Amino acid sequence: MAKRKAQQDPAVDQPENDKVRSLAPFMEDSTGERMNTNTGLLINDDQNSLKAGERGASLLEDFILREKITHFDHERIPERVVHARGSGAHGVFKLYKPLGEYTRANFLNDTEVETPVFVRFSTVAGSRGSTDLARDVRGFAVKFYTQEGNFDLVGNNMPVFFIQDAIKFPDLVHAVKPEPDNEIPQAASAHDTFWDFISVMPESAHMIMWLMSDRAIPRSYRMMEGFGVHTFRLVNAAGVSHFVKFHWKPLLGVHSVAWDEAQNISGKDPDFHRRDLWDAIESGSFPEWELGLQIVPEEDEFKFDFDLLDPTKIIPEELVPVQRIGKMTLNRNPENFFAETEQSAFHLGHVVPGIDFTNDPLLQGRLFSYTDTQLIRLGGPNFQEIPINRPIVPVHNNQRDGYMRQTINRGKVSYGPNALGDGFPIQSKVSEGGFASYPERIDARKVRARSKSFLDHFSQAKLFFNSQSDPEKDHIVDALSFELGKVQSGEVRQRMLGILSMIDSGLATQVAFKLRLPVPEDPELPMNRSIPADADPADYDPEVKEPSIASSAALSMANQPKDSIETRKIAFLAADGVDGTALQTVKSALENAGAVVEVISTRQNYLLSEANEQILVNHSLLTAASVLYDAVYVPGGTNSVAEIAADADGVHFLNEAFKHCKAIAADAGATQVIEATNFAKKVPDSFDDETVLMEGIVISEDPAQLSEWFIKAIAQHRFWDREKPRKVPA
Ligand code: HDD
Repeated sequence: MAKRKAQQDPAVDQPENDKVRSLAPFMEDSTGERMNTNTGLLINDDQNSLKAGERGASLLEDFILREKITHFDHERIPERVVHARGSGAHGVFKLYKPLGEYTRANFLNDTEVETPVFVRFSTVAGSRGSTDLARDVRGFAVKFYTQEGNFDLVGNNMPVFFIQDAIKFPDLVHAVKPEPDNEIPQAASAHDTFWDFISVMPESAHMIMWLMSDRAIPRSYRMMEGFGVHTFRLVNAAGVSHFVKFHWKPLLGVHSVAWDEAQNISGKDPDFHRRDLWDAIESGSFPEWELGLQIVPEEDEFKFDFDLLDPTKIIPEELVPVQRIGKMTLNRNPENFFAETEQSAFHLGHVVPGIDFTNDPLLQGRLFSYTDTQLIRLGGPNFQEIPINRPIVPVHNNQRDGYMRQTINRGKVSYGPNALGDGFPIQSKVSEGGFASYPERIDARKVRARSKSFLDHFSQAKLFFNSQSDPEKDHIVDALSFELGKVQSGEVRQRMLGILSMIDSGLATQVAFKLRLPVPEDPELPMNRSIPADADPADYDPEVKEPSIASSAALSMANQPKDSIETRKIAFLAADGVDGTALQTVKSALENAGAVVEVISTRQNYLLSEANEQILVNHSLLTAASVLYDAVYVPGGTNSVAEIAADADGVHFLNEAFKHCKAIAADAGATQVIEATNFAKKVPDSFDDETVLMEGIVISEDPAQLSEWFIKAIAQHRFWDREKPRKVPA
């Protein structure tokens, strides 16, 4: 395969795999080449159109001008109707142990095979150019290129969904997208139509808790879980089926940013997540997730107090543990965003033998929607031939022609059965790898209806809320107060308070306080307008019950491992006269622990240390901001410290880092800077393991000791207790 050209050479080798190699024949590289037209004609002048005289009109004859402009005029394709904003990467999946007991899928049975994958992460509501840091669900779509064809796991970073039936998806999306009269607001759910819809759709209560939690503002795509959401089936070689829920567990843990920070990042670097994913792969810090399965035997289908087919429910990990069965590593950036990421087409109907569907009505509707949407977005039925979408196995069938057909099918026969072609292409027996749908028994009347077992809308919303730490609960209150605060309609706000009261009265009271509205006393069941015209509304009243377990540790990010600072970005604030030894000591210690250090100064390019050594400056205070980093350190050095302390942006950098609850370190000789901040009074008088882990602030005259404490503090990710009793301004 063509190697990347010198100017694109990444810092580390990004491994190839069968899928990546299959893309090679489609690649073009102009380095060292002459320019020609699309028909191969060498071009003599690409800068001046053909004219009747130097100042005369352009001539229609100019086929070079026409070709260039025509191609340009047709460059855009429709963006995805949802999940338009996204980023992709190549990688591999490796299985830990064979799963023959549950599935006959080859790639889940052979631990020797490395299955190539392409992954696309996305936000949902925003358009292609919108900010990465919107409060939103994140898409987590994985295409496995297996030896039995493509398997797409098209999930989200939240394990449940807003609605229980796919027929409501267009309504949900119309409600959340910018309002149709003025296209306001972009990439945000904080507006009337979204909350109006939610306020009359109590089935969304559980998902709303996730969406209002910090899960909706991830620190990085690399630090999110992924979920297949629906219950699927695994089917083994003997035809025995088990129910399964798919999980992706990030090895870096699950972490988020603060909401105020998210809003700032949206201005400072709207590509924050895209850049983070790209940079991590370029630098060789390949993101990793373990694939987890929750497996439920068929006979246990009705064992739970919720319906496995209801996509607004999780199976708590306490009831069915997640078995980690393999690892996905993203180790290669795409060569071309449009060709690969934008043209990738996912569909949860892309399955392999051994994986099958259930009757979840949301899943069933999705099985129609995804191919349908590619037909308009990618322009016709041959989208599967686009290089990124092709399976790594050859395709033989009798489908023919259509716009932009690439394959040249040989022979006269394009139908089956046939005798002229000796019957080829032939079907495969199940024993030869042929796919056969799981023969689920169905004996039913044709109805448009909702199962009564789908009417418990609040128990898991409660479970989620109860499982959060105090700071996480506060953030949910803040998020709801923000979102409903942006809503104009008093009725919508009031109805939402009714829904919140059903989840947790304390939650409803706190949000009501911020909105200065009464909490509904003795709340009635929220109105459910999502019912058939002829139905008795009472038949659709939510069933109010308590969760089967009081709380679930897996639902809180507070329980994530806090033992690593790998890939965390640390800002060093320094200027001329910095103590170069301290700076280098702390830098080496952090880098050895896997962090990325960037020096930020009052001016660009370089600075001079006390000892007159040149130190590379990555950014000036104009082009960087604390919201783009996980922690900040101020080295000593009299002149450097004085310059940073006198710079309003330097002090603001620290104030903001404190406000967003990040680890902060300073040399003992740099306290002048700390004294200039709003949080000077909150800095402990002395430092030891305990204060550092409580406060997240480290001051020491010994760079080695400082590094040790600072690393521990950064690994905590955030010190949310700082937000109490009130946030420090920044
Ligand atoms: Fe969907 C895209 C995930 C419900 C219809 N969806 C899309 C993507 C993800 C999801 C990750 C982006 C794929 C990519 O990167 O190209 N969608 C979900 C999840 C759902 C869900 C986890 C609920 C469990 N979706 C859902 C329903 C419908 C759709 C109920 C329609 C009935 N989704 C689509 C779509 C999209 C899409 C319109 C837009 C672009 C695309 O498919 O390729 O067909």
